[in-house]
Amino acid sequence: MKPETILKSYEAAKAVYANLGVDTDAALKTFDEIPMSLHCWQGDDVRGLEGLGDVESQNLVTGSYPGAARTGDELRSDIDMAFSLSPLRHKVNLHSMYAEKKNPRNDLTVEDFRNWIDWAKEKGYGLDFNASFFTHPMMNNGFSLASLDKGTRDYWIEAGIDSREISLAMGKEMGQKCYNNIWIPDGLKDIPANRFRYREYLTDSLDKIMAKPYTEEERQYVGDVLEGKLFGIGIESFTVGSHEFYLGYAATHGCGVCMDTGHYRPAESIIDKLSSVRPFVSDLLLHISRGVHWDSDHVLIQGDDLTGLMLEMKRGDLFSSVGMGLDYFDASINRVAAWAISLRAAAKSLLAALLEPTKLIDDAELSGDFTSRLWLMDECKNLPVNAVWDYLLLTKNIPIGTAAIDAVKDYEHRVQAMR
Ligand code: RNT
Ligand code: ZN
Repeated sequence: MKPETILKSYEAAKAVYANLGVDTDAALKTFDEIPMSLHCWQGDDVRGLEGLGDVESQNLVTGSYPGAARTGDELRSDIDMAFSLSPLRHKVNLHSMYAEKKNPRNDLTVEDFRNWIDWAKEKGYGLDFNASFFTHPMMNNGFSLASLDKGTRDYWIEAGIDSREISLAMGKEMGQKCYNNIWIPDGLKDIPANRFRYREYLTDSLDKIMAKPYTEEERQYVGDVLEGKLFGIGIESFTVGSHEFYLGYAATHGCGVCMDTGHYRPAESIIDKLSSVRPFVSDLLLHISRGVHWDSDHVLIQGDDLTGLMLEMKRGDLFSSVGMGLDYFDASINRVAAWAISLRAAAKSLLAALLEPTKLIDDAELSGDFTSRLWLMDECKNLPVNAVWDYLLLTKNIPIGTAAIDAVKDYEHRVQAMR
């Protein structure tokens, strides 16, 4: 499409929005402020860089598309490529298994991530962090922090303590908040004899990890969040870190939670949870995923649920205080495309939310006019978001429409196919 055509369409869209009381230029400015964290682990099927060989993985990745990243440099190059197709403000979400020095998981420091930090600084990306409590010889029958074995728990407690320090150091270096997320796969295929014991151990492990409080000043740069889950393949009967467990822990211990949109019953809506959870926890992070039937970690695409989530973030004025990141893994399509598709889907949905005539809809509710409220909600689904989207990409010199697919095909041919 010619730039003139895009500019003309933008002017027309701008008038449509202005008519509904929405300032498109202001929406684009707000868009630039909102970060989205990209999960580095989509690029190598959650393998990590430690060269641990054939260890059992607790994250189920399917597919055998060629070209997975094998080194930190390849992973960073792939992430750069994905970011070149997205107009968002970016963060990179790291796991401790992506350390590039050969230190054990329970003895890592921020220096083990120096390459990542230098690169992020140079490119202007923020960082988020997670200790990887999985895919490691010290996992004990799939258990880490809630293991019945003290030695196992102690090992992973050390990893958790390091992870908080690393996150704080990263946040300070980057000059912005680094979320420190804790997700553990601990659970059982069959019914436990005593659920309380596992959860008491998890409470104790978390208490030890969180023993040192952050100062007020440090809180700007770091936030601990706990990611609950309903179930996983192989642990269908019991997940120690359930949503209720972590919400209760977070609310009473001054930390936060991470809500992964794939981790709930399919009919449950995260959209409804933001206003229920946000007031009671110090930090909130979203892992945005697409679950098909279950926590299937499908590549995120647009839909009412994604736009609805962005709209709820806007209604609650949460963009500055709630973190957003992507989380899924698919090895059946090009891995860079898997990132780019979702970055663009998240970005477009975010833009659509920012452009929604929210005030008009809210005024209808306040005046008791529920007829108009519903009608407007539906009417606003077809406003010319795409004209604003194309304009946004044009101003940032990002491939528009199918040109982005061509760019990934070219990268695949030149770079990924050589691996
Ligand atoms: C797993 C969680 C978790 C992981 C990463 C690798 O169910 O969603 O966030 O995806 O830690
Ligand atoms: Zn997650």
